[in-house]
Amino acid sequence: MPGFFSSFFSWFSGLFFSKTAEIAVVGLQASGKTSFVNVITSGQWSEDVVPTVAFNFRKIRKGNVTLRVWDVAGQPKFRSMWERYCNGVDAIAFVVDSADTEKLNTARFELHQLLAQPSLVGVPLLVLGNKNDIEGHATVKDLISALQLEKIRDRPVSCYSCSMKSQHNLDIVMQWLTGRGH
Ligand SMILES: Nc1nc2c(ncn2[C@@H]2O[C@H](COP(=O)(O)OP(=O)(O)OP(=O)(O)O)[C@@H](O)[C@H]2O)c(=O)[nH]1
Ligand SMILES: [Mg+2]
Repeated sequence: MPGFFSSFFSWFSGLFFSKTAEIAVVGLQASGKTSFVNVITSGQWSEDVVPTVAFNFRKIRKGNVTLRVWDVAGQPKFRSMWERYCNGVDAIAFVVDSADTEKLNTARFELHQLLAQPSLVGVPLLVLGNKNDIEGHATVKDLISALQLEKIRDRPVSCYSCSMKSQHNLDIVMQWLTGRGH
């Protein structure tokens, strides 16, 4: 019975206090952006994912927060589109393959180039060091240094190590994202 009342209450309060957060998910190709969106949508991990062409849009309801998520393609030919999808969002999620340390320089370059756009000043940044299920992955400390996150001073920045495959740290990531709701 208490379970019934608490779920009734969250349904009922959600009718009156629902919030929305718009999120752009960007990062190099194969970093795991679409896997991230799939896992937070369905709660299920699947290897069965194809490279994104241009973008996908998803609406995801979590409690009383609706996330409007732009999953943008990461191949070089699509990177000039990132700014357009990041413009006006409540947060930018930048996904990095933390097991592919050779690509961290490129990731840093693309991240800082994106954040230098005047239209994106102040937009909160969430850096996800994905694929921490793979041995030898970069830690949060490694990522802060390799991506020069301490140089970013014009917005709130958070960085988590996570894995879509093992769903490690996704609860804390979801808390951060739904906290952008308004
Ligand atoms: N081991 C491991 N593999 C992952 C993880 N997340 C994603 N992958 C794999 O990484 C590859 C790329 O994943 P995608 O989600 O398509 O990457 P993407 O960033 O959307 O790529 P683009 O759409 O091309 O920009 C796929 O083979 C995934 O199965 C993870 O947490 N661990
Ligand atoms: Mg994709």
